[in-house]
Amino acid sequence: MAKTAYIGIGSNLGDKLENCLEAIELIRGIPEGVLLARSNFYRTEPVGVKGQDWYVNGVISLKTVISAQDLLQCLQGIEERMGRVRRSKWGPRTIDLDILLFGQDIINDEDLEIPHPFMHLRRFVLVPMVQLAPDLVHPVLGKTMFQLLEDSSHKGQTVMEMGGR
Ligand code: A4P
Ligand code: MG
Repeated sequence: MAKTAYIGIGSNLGDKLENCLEAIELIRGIPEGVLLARSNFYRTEPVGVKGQDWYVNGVISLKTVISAQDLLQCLQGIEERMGRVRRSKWGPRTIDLDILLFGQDIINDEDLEIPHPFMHLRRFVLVPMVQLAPDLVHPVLGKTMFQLLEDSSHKGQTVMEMGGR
């Protein structure tokens, strides 16, 4: 059965917007996947690690019949193809692709946690998620994306919409 996956896209090295756009083109090429929607892009304050460059972040939705594990493999292939070198955890990266949601599935595998464990705490995820699906309910927390964004409003974490493409 086809499911709708939400994928978080982030970059804070090189031409960040161009990296995000290139990743989306490569995701479009995933067999048995159909790109449904793309949020705007946002310039976002780094969360978790201080002193690194600001990110460009966005979210896309993808309808697909492949499994979440297979989707993770595809996304990791794209990260590698785009030359991502894994340095420090939460450190600078050319491209970072995270599966945020996969239908209403709850997955707790060693290498794959869905919903993404930090998505509800990150305004760089919630702002674009609300743009795509404000009424979508988080399968564990039982709150909509809109409610989760409201709950995070005290967090700082500046998220600025970018113009253009
Ligand atoms: N993994 C588990 N669950 C998932 C999932 N739902 N989607 C595993 C994707 N991967 C998942 O990821 C490490 C491992 O997570 C993978 O091998 C996969 O099996 P990684 O991308 O190699 O490492 P990472 O990105 O350094 O760590 P992590 O925990 O994924 O960090 P995040 O959560 O990606 O956070 N601030 C702003 N403003 N914008 C950002 O985009 N990103 C991060 C990184 C920190 N601060 C940020 C941003
Ligand atoms: Mg990641």
